[in-house]
Amino acid sequence: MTDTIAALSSGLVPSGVAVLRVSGPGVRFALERIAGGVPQPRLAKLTTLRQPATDAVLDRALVLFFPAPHSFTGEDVAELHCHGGRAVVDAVLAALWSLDGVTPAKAGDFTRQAFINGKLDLTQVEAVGDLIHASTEAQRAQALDQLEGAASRKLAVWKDRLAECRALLEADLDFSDEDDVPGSVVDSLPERLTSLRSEIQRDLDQHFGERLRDGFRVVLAGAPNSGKSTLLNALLDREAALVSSVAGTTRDQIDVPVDMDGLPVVLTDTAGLRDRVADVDPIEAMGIERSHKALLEADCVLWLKGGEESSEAGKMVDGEKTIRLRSKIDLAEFSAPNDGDVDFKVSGRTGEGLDELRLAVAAMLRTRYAEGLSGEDGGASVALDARRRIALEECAASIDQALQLLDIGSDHLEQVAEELRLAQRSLGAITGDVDPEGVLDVLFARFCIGK
Ligand SMILES: Nc1nc2c(ncn2[C@@H]2O[C@H](COP(=O)(O)OP(=O)(O)OP(=O)(O)O)[C@@H](O)[C@H]2O)c(=O)[nH]1
Ligand SMILES: [Mg+2]
Repeated sequence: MTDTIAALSSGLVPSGVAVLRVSGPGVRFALERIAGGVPQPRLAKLTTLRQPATDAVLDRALVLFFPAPHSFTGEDVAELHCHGGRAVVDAVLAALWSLDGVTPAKAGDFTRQAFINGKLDLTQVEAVGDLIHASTEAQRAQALDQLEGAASRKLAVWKDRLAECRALLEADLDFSDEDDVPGSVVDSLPERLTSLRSEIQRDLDQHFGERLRDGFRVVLAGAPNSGKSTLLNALLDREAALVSSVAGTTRDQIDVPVDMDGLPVVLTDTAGLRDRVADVDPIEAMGIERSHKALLEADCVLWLKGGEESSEAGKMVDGEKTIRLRSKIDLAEFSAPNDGDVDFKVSGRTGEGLDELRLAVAAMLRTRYAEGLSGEDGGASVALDARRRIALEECAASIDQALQLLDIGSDHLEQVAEELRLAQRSLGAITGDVDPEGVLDVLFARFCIGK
């Protein structure tokens, strides 16, 4: 018999209300022993919770019962909405766990059960984790979209199209000995596969969804003393980086997560870039080397001009992803009105121009990354993380292989069929139809207990 699992599903106690969740075949038994009976399905019932061994009153709680299969996990589920005190929660959990067959749930166990019972596929399981960890509006929207099955639907369509191609091939292989088959049904395969292949490529090419999960990289760069660290602190509204009038203050790269107009951003402060690297001490030189690397990897560069310019270094930055800033505009000498070669004027000291800058950064990230996002499924992306990207690349490689074989001629149709089977399998790995064992533990490691 499978275990019945129980855990605190709401957040840290003490809290107003604590929700304890129980799932498994022993839920009715647990409710009878602790809550004095099984309430009507899906109707909240105020009841007294008791310790089964002693009958001692533990709490007055709201109890809900969701019979299988219409529950989150697909099994019988009960929710006990108790008072959110530590002693209350401890006592009720201890009472539940004292029952035969009821054990503490481990991290992600409820969601794992939902996956095992086919309530969620793997992309949706990941979405549950993403939704819990979402800290910005855009992350929340994406996670919810995936939880509702946006990626699953896209994958289902792709799987169907591969299945059709395989069926055509099988038909062709079956009838190949007969002379009266007009033309070959296989003739349409290259076109079908090419169009599927390019849709998959579009998904692989757009990195918006992936960046949404991990944060867009926005790098502050410019000459020493141009005011990068001051601007970083102002954008974060706290003193994250050291500021001083000494040129070359920042050496180590500083990465801080921040929300920009609903987008998750990792803001990076870097060592100022100088034209003559020979003048700097070895430690600052190491810092500058890191700055160059950060610039290459950046999704958006904020290039600051404030004081001494670094013209050579400035040329290295990719203009497409750069927003040029005139900094320190609270100072008379930098507030010249006709400054054609900058996009924005800001002051880290007074905060002037920062709201506009935040919007501009978010707008640039959206235009640079969100291309191709619209379309059916609202641009839901399949290749959201490394696991899914690798499987999708494998699928693409199998289709490429099939296309090459078709190109050579019709002698290799059995091999083509095999490649298409492999392509289907790769898609199946993304949703967890095949081989889910290996990934499940990794996936659930980032879940909290009670989820
Ligand atoms: N008035 C004024 N001074 C500023 C502003 N931003 C920076 N400063 C001053 O300029 C000097 C350098 O500022 P930082 O923020 O340390 O400059 P940085 O670009 O990080 O310098 P490095 O780390 O050395 O590359 C400090 O004395 C700051 O107080 C500003 O917006 N207005
Ligand atoms: Mg600095």
